[in-house]
Amino acid sequence: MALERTFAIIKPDAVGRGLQGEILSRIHKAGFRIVAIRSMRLTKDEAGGFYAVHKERPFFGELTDFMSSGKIIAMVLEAENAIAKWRDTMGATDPKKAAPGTIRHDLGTSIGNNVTHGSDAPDTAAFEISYFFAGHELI
Ligand code: FUP
Repeated sequence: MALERTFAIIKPDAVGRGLQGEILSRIHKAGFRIVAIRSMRLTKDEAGGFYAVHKERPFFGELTDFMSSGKIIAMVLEAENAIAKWRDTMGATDPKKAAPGTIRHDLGTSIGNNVTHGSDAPDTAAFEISYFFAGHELI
């Protein structure tokens, strides 16, 4: 299978708890190449644009408040089958339902505070990568 790219975020709960190193170590051990990486703080509107697919969901306000509450680390990860591989490495959305050994199980504290994000399909990966990074940053 050809190399694939996915988009990942270390969320404000994880950055606030100083878990960046632990999560980057897991990314390294899982065999991803970090193509691009940036630390930044989103505005609520920027978080809303990123999560626009969830605009009508009841948790949208809480989600965009949370995602703009502190610094995040945005990344493009590359590997064979990177989209599924990163979702497997993170585990299920709700840490209580995630398998032991996954990032969300081991480090997440609730469905909202679930420490990482990962694209769920090739089209969302393309949108999410382009939302954060310009072409010249993705060589
Ligand atoms: P995921 O793809 O695993 O990040 O999950 P979703 O796209 O379904 O949800 C995006 C984010 O919304 C989750 F990471 C956490 C938040 N969320 C809630 O806060 N409550 C919910 O019931 C579902 C999702």
